[in-house]
Amino acid sequence: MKDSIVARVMRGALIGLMFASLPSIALADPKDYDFELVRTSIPLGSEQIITVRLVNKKTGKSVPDAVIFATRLDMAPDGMQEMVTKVTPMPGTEPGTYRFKATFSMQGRWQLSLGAKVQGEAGTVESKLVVTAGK
Ligand SMILES: [Cu+2]
Repeated sequence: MKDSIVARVMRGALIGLMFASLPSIALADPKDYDFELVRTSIPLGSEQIITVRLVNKKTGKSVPDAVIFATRLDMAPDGMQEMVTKVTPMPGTEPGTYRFKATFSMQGRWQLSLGAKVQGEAGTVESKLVVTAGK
């Protein structure tokens, strides 16, 4: 009888450990992160700055020190996906924000495609943001 009680307690402890480890697995999900535009409208012209914030959706906090490894800026939202402009990463002005320099030659909607690696994070955060130029 004593043995079965011990076995039951052990089993309970094991199940408890399994559940205790679940939150850390959930935290490592790239879907918990997203990019937000600081401003959605951009003036027309060269050397315009787009500022985005990387946010942990669970905590609502900005995420500093991410590595942004892929960017593309095109007019896909206005049916001109072949109309691409160069995107140059710039130093951020505050932790958790990331800046890019680009030339906006045409009024309308431009889509910024971003990929990011977050520290301590196995997956990739991917996002597409739409800015409106010249309005
Ligand atoms: Cu265009």
